[in-house]
Amino acid sequence: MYKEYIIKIIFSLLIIFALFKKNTERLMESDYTFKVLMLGDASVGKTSLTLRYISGFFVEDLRLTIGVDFFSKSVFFNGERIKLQLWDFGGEERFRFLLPQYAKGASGAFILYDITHPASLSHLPDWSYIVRENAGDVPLMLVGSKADLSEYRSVKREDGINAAKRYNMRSFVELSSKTGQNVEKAFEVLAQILLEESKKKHAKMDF
Ligand SMILES: Nc1nc2c(ncn2[C@@H]2O[C@H](COP(=O)(O)OP(=O)(O)OP(=O)(O)O)[C@@H](O)[C@H]2O)c(=O)[nH]1
Ligand SMILES: [Mg+2]
Repeated sequence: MYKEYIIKIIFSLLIIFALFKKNTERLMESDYTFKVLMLGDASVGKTSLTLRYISGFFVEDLRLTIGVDFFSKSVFFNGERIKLQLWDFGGEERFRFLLPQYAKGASGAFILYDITHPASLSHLPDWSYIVRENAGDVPLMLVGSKADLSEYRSVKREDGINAAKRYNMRSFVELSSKTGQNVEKAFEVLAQILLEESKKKHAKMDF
């Protein structure tokens, strides 16, 4: 009698576990997967932005990125399950040779400049050219980073907006990975654009 109860309980627990596993697996499946490149000169804050978005923290003593690092985050957005694969490139010149190959198949990119370093904005054409040459005309978003350092600002917001227009960026935002200002918003805006692009592409194919 007692033994029978134990067997029943174990059996029920196994069923509950199996159902739970199936449900979480379903939740982890994504409707869309987007490959997003994090680009811009050395030290503009690409890794800080990536980590801030992935983990919610600002990591103070980051080392430069050697080559490229990969991160991924799954989010629910407008009722769709989206997986963002973030490819965080080392901005130093010596890693530039990796980019053409790794940029292939990208869905879109963030191109960062540092609002305290005008030279980093002047390299925007180089970054956008590399992406477009290797991934086609994918949506690019211009990001003015380190917005918390307003006392050291040397690039006006309007100059960022004008550069974004001149080089056909799909969107522009100033943000701070230190305070978190506009970080979520930047990813939401790009995710929205990528979702629309992807739906448009599929609609074209469904004739
Ligand atoms: N005040 C402030 N500092 C920042 C911010 N974002 C990054 N930094 C600092 O800028 C420096 C460079 O940041 P990283 O994120 O390593 O820059 P990166 O673009 O990944 O650099 P590479 O990997 O060399 O290409 C670090 O000292 C960061 O702490 C920010 O929003 N505000
Ligand atoms: Mg880095």
